[in-house]
Amino acid sequence: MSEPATVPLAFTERPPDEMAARADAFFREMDARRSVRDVSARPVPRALIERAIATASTAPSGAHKQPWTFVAVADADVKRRIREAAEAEERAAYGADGPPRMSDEWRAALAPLGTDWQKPFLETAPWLVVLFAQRTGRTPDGATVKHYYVQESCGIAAGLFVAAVHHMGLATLTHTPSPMRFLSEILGRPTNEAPMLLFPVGYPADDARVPDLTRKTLDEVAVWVE
Ligand code: IYR
Repeated sequence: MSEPATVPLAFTERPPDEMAARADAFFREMDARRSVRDVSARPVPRALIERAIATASTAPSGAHKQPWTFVAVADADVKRRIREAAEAEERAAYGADGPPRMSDEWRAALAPLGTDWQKPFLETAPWLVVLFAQRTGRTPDGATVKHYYVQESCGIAAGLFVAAVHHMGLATLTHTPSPMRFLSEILGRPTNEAPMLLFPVGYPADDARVPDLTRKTLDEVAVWVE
């Protein structure tokens, strides 16, 4: 095999105090992020959504295959169809019409979030961005190529998307209607793509409220081997 093509790394070394300040500022910014279900109908320019998707697409990915498709929906009729399909699944999940599909333990875990089958944000939000994970890809000449670590790669891209939306001053939510196959049908996606996450994106409603949650402390989430 020939040597892979390389270019010099563009790297900016920063003084230690600047590193600490940036690390702290970024933590504070991200710690102020909340998942928002009360979304305003206020319009959001497409250019901002484009930037969030472009940021997400900087994520590292298995063999640099970038195995994701982001479908950004602003069309009111498509949003309505997504809401109707999602709420039909959620009614079954929460047991609105019979025995719940979610276990008692699962529903108890959700109780502090106050969620239910109703998903008005799917119509109110100016944008719904649906992340599809590509199990396989296609070369420009139409051949199928294998993708690697698809869930991991798309998970990282999703995290960057959430960070980008928060950083630009908008709100989102990682919504997971389950099962979410209906998104492939409504959005006409090919069978190599599986819907993974749905992000309503917009301004929070003026009276938006969020669950009174705290985050685990560093000691609870980190183990040090020094
Ligand atoms: N998909 C449902 C249930 C739900 C599940 C989890 I895990 C959450 O963190 C939140 C909700 C819903 O969207 O209501």
